[in-house]
Amino acid sequence: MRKETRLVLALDETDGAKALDLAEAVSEHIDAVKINWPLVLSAGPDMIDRLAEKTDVICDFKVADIPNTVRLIVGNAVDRGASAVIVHAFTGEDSLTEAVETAGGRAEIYAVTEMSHPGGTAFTAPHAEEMARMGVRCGVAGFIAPATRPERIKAIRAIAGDRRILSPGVGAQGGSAAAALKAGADYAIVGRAIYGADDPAAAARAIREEIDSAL
Ligand code: OMP
Repeated sequence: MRKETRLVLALDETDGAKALDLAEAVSEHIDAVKINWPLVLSAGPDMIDRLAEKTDVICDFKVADIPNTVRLIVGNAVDRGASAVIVHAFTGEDSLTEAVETAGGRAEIYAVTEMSHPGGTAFTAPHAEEMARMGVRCGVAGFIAPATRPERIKAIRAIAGDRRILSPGVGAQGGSAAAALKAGADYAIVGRAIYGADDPAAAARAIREEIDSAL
């Protein structure tokens, strides 16, 4: 995955044609597109293949299952052209290792340490550092850490070393891209503040400029 603009578009638009247009419209401002269940369930898994022809696609399936099911999901996403897959870390070392081994050299695995929404403080935050240490042992490419709590990105960065940190929670959830990057994130993940804007390309450009000024 390239690291130029440091911006990842969370493409949670549910109309497939609109999603493809949006990805095109903001392409010069983003390093990758992240897709999640809303788009895949409404427009079909084909969206992975179609978007992967244009850009790096991160499949945010937050996979949380036994190793065998993890293998089936991650393998399918990677076969379709995903550059990365997001998985939950709380499922434990065997499931996380299975994700990394299935992706092999073909794609990256990012593990969720602490979720960005208020509920993320209940069960994920108290175990985030422990999950990050396990992720390092399992060989993940990086972690998902919350832009809504930049001090928590710092804590994960201290464990992650040079692994990458992707940070959601910017804009609609109240976090700032600049604060996340300053705290140690490599990328800001932004959804509604871009795809919900009247002019998505202008919104993406503005966030990208904010990121540039923070670096
Ligand atoms: P917006 O809030 O619209 O910018 O979207 C954020 C995106 O990041 C959504 O696709 C979420 O599913 C995702 N996300 C979080 O918001 N919080 C997390 O803790 C983890 C993720 C994620 O794994 O990407």
